[in-house]
Amino acid sequence: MPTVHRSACPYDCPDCCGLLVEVEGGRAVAVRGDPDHAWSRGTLCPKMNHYEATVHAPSRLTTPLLRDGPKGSGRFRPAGWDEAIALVASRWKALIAAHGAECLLPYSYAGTMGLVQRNAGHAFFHALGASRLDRTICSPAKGAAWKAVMGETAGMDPEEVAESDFVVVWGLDPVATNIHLVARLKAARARGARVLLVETYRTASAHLADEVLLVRPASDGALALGVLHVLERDGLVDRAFVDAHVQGWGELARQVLPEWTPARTAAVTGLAEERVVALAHALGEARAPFIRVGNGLSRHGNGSMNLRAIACLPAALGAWAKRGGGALFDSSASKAFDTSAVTREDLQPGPTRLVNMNQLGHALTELDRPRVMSLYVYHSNPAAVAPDQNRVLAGLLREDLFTVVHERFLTDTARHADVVLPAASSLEADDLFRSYGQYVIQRTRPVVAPVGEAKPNWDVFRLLARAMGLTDPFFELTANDLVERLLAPPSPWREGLDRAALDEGRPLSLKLPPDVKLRFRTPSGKIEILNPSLAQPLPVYRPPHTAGSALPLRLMTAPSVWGLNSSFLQERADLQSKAGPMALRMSLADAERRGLAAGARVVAWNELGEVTFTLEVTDDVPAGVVVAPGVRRLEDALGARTVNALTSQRLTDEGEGSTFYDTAVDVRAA
Ligand SMILES: Nc1nc2c(c(=O)[nH]1)N[C@H]1C(S)=C(S)[C@@H](COP(=O)(O)OP(=O)(O)OC[C@H]3O[C@@H](n4cnc5c(=O)[nH]c(N)nc54)[C@H](O)[C@@H]3O)O[C@H]1N2
Ligand SMILES: Nc1nc2c(c(=O)[nH]1)N[C@H]1C(S)=C(S)[C@@H](COP(=O)(O)OP(=O)(O)OC[C@H]3O[C@@H](n4cnc5c(=O)[nH]c(N)nc54)[C@H](O)[C@@H]3O)O[C@H]1N2
Ligand code: SF4
Ligand SMILES: [Mo]
Repeated sequence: MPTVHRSACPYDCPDCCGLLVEVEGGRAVAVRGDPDHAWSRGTLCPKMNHYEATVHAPSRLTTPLLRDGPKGSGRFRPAGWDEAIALVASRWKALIAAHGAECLLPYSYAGTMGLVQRNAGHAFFHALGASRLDRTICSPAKGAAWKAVMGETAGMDPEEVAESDFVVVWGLDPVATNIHLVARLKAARARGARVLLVETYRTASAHLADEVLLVRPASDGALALGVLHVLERDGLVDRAFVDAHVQGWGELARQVLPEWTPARTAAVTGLAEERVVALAHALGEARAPFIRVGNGLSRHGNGSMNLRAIACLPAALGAWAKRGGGALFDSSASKAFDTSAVTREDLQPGPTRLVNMNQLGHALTELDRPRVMSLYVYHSNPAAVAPDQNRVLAGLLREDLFTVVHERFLTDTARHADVVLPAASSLEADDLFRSYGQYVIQRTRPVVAPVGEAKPNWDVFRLLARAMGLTDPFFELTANDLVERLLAPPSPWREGLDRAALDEGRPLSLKLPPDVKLRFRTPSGKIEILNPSLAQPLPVYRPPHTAGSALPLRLMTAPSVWGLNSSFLQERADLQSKAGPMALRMSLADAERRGLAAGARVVAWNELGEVTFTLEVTDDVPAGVVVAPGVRRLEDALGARTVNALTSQRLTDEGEGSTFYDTAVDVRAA
């Protein structure tokens, strides 16, 4: 008889679903959704329905591996942990002696979202005085935009969608990336609410909407300003709300909005003038408009400014004063837990260099004083997911770079390592989870023993700390102790939470403070449309990086329904076959102009690289846009590279973020 255990989905996904794991004979044999989880309510996405196939995949790494062939050949010999850790420590000690500790660069992101295992390396690398990594690959430009306008105010509870009469899903593809929003949107429509999707092509989520507005990539800020112009012009601004709660509406209306006429907005966004006006009227007349904003649209050179303009909409509409009205950018509710108890910046011996993770290619090939001599990668796969793949791979192929990769699978990055360490999955580790798209938290414990000799992130850093002679007692703590440290300080967010239930592993909903929507946590206490602390105090429209490019197509590096960044598509043959070969989706007009037929092998190219795809011709993609879903393995590539050989290391206007979507290409026959 299998026993059933609670756990949480560890992946970088806003849903952070609750899991029920059936265990038999020490193995997970089935995984299903936890009906007691308030947001996910017992269902999982197609990727996670067979998480046991990932956890017990035959391709799981089970012992440390030492390189036994040329760099990048993927040839290794197995070794014991003692030998592997001793080798890493002796190489690092020699490198630190010769070049200083900043020649070590950690690289991690979000293979697991657990607050302990995700942040497990920070204290260790801080204590060594290594270079620090600026972890900005996802959506810091969106965070900066929210902060500029809303300060530390929490995002809305997505459950309030149930009380909205007009939901705008802006640059988010919930069928792929936020699956439990789908049921909420369907329920909202069944009640008579309108759902509008603002996108650059018709995604799999288009059928959920009453209307889909296709804008030119990176033009959303112009759309928001154009809507604000019409709201002002046609008397649809909520004056009472603006007078009480908004700083700078008058300045915006006088200094910025006059030029954003429907004609100018139409020229920048590609929408018809009437649709801009109609959107403003629909929003202005809605009782409780709710705007759910995705991450992708912030990954443009002007991404942060675009989102700042969008953040002004619910303010002008007075939506925050209505049940069901407002905006959700992110729910990370950082106030619920203070992660500095795990990250321990105070252990740093002094100021250290900060390296932007989007510029790994540059860091490995050009950065000096000191040159990066060792890279330690854990729960991330930069050879596949980082922009400018050609530079990243050139760096990883350096014979004098000592690369250690802690992984569950022999990923594209792990293949380039000198030492590979086997990582435990989330079912083999202790942790604490919160979400960035809803407000349920959960404590997790191991439900199966580590597969082979795999170890969780924190356990490896404890071994490394000992081998490097770090004596701080912090490195004696267990992962469980660290969970306790995160839970120890009181937080208003966790007041009244049933601690015994949390310790048992039950998913629990944080209680949003009742006044959360009208107490704006900004310096002025108001929504700061005008933010005097910023170099550009008012939102304006700026063109993206690719505005002047001679290449005619804008590449959307979209999420795949069957993978999550590079995860799942590396280890699961079932999901690989569902995803099919690496595809590029293009309009008929663009295909005909280039003499390309559906099913043909094509090469997308720009100044950074070339990537081969199978062409899919579709009405879902407008002319001028091409879509490449998913991040695939190099071994599954139709040519020598995968999609990120086309994306650049340039950063966003604020937040130092990635600009994956701000990519110009052209396409030719292979
Ligand atoms: N199945 C699946 N789920 C995932 C992921 C995955 O890869 N696959 N990734 C996970 C991660 S790490 C994250 S951060 C989230 C991201 O999830 P989302 O917040 O949904 O962000 P993205 O997937 O990057 O982009 C969403 C949409 O933004 C659109 N977009 C791009 N540029 C623009 C623009 O200029 N304007 C507008 N209006 N739209 C634009 C794209 O077409 C895309 O459909 O999803 C997580 N969940
Ligand atoms: N073209 C393109 N590029 C993208 C994106 C895109 O949509 N398109 N998305 C971007 C975004 S939003 C993000 S956030 C980044 C994400 O980039 P990453 O965070 O690097 O995400 P993954 O590709 O999922 O790689 C995570 C790796 O961690 C490993 N792992 C899982 N759990 C553990 C663990 O507990 N310990 C250890 N040591 N390893 C573990 C997994 O096996 C996997 O190989 O990618 C970015 N790159
Ligand atoms: S990947 Fe997202 S939708 Fe799928 S189970 Fe995990 S949290 Fe839920
Ligand atoms: Mo992300």
